[in-house]
Amino acid sequence: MIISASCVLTGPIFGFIFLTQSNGVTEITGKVNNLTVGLHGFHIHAVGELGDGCRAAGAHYNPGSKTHSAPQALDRHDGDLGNILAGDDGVAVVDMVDTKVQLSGERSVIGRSIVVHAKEDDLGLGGDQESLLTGNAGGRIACCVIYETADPASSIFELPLKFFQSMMYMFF
Ligand SMILES: [Cu+2]
Ligand SMILES: [Zn+2]
Repeated sequence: MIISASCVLTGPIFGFIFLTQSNGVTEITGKVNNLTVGLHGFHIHAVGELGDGCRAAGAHYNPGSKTHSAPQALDRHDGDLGNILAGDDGVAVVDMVDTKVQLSGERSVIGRSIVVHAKEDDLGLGGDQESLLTGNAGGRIACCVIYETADPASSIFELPLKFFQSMMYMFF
């Protein structure tokens, strides 16, 4: 079964994130625009609320009660996707494969949020308490709610959806 979801960032920092899960593996792709050059913390947060400058999104999604770490770590918050890297053009291309981020079941991230941070996520290696909670990634500069979208494998919308996605890549 393939499950698809998307998250649309609007505001000064804008972009599209697509999530597709197949056989328990989730591919996370997209683009984030208008960032300062360099690394920016990129996480799934627990709450699908964007108010109060993204603070309503709550903490990193952490159903396993782990400490903050790197995407590759065995023990981490489910929401720990590390950093995205913005180039000189301010654009970060997102292209990740993750086995902890689930789009179905009791650990599903559907209805939760993605938050982009002002600073680099230190991946839990910062040597202080905050590093083990948030990676010292600083302020929240953009956020979006993760919504399930039509299943591209079984839907007559497959082609229009793919077309729509590629148009989005072209223009954003
Ligand atoms: Cu975060
Ligand atoms: Zn975390």
